[in-house]
Amino acid sequence: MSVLTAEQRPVQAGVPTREGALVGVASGAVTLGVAELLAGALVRFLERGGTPSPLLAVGGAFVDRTPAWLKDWAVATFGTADKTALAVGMSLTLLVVCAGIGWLGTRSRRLAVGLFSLVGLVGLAAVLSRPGSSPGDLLPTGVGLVVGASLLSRWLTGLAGGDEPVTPSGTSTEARGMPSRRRLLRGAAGLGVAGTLGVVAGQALSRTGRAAAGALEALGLPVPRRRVDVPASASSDVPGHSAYLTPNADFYRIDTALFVPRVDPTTWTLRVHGLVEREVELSYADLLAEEHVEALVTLTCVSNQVGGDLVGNATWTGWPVRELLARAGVLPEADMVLSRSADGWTAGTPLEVLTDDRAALVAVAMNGEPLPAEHGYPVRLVVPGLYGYVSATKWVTELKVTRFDADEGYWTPRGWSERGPIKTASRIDVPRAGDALPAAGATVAGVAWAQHRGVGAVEVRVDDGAWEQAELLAEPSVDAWRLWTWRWSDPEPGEHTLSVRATDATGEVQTDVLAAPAPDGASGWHTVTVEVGPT
Ligand SMILES: Nc1nc2c(c(=O)[nH]1)N[C@H]1C(S)=C(S)[C@@H](COP(=O)(O)O)O[C@H]1N2
Ligand SMILES: [Mo]
Repeated sequence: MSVLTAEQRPVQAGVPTREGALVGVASGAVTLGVAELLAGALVRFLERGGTPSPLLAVGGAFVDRTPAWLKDWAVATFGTADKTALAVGMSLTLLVVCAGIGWLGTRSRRLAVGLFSLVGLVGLAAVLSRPGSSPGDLLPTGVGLVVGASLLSRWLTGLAGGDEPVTPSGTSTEARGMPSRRRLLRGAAGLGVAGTLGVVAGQALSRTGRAAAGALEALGLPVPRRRVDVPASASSDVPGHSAYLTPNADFYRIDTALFVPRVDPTTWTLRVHGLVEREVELSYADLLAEEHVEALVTLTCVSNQVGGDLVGNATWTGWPVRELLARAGVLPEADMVLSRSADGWTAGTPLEVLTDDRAALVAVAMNGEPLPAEHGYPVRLVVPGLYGYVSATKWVTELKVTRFDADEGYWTPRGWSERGPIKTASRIDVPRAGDALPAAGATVAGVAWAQHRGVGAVEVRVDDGAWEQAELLAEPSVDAWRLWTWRWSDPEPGEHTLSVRATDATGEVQTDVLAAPAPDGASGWHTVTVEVGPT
């Protein structure tokens, strides 16, 4: 039966709009159930590059259209659960839209089916717009849409008192002695639940598919020509103080990927092209054969709020980007490298930070282990001194040597600064806001970072008192954060606010000017208010 030629039924008095809403939602659930199951199967068994799942495609397209202020708000409100928040928001929106369409359908079936198909077209357009998509990716959503729209049309006909068989099995309903409308609604509700289960199953299927496609077997790790040494004096034993090295499992994760790209190292390549004398294409085996170094680098997200935790420190193992670029031979007019990931994300990095003597790496390992999938397996970039959004491309597959006046990274047209040097910052880890402290005093402890300049001093102040020097722990690398402690002796009982500020190794004091993360990183001093108890 063709959905678009179904003739309009005469409007009947007293058609219950609530029942219309229910069949609308059920049709939506069936559409998505069919589409997500087929999409899951496509990814699982054919291991394709695109995003055939309409939910992931629409989500991804939405994320790509997120302006700076909205990303700021989402990260501030939901933190790293912003992807879950997006999924919940999308589900609720779809629910309301489908209910509305079904409700309208009790007046005009043709309008409802038309609107329903329009929503489906949005899904199809999103699927086609995703990086690596091919026309075959349209199949799941297309089939789901035909099934869902047909059911919607049949159910609306049935509700309007139509004479066609209205259950999916096509049997006559009156014959069983059950009023046809009730039977119809039961059928719709049942298929709606089945559709929802289909969505869950389809999503699970595509996740295992991507895991299998990645075949996360380690091809072995390179032995670095230079190892880093982290002295015990870089860390403290103050409870609640950050560990000098952030364990991989606790490392913050920020990216636009709604599913973690699973990149197979046996087929992975890195292509260097653009303003170069000769293009270079490396396999993973080629990369491992190069001389790797180890480096301590603290990554920071530009979305980090003052006092926030979108920052982490690790030992990275990789091949210096400078050596790779030298192999390609950079032409003199170039001033930027646009790196691209397997899922189409890009970062624009100033050429000079990739060619000076800092440890900008094509990295394969994090804290001595192969990169975890969420942190860019098999290969990512790590560049000391720049926020991640302009440098730290995960799942990297391409370096285009270019110019700032010819290309731009993913976040630049979305309201973030073209250049993203990390601002000097400091954070109080302990005590935490609202803690009750003993009158005898407490140890205040935290971290400070001024990547590639180094941290020269950290000062702490109680209320509006004088700034006092904190004790700095060892700094094995100027590209990494530095831990500090300060002993607070004999505090006055009552409420107090502690502030911290850092000075970088060039002597520049961290600014107290408050700035939101957009467009180029938050600034201002971190403060923590605590209560000191009576003796
Ligand atoms: N492919 C890809 N790489 C990416 C991003 C992304 O969205 N996609 N986000 C960047 C940003 S904004 C940051 S802060 C760092 C975070 O790296 P992490 O998740 O390993 O901590 O990755 C960068 N690399
Ligand atoms: Mo970021």
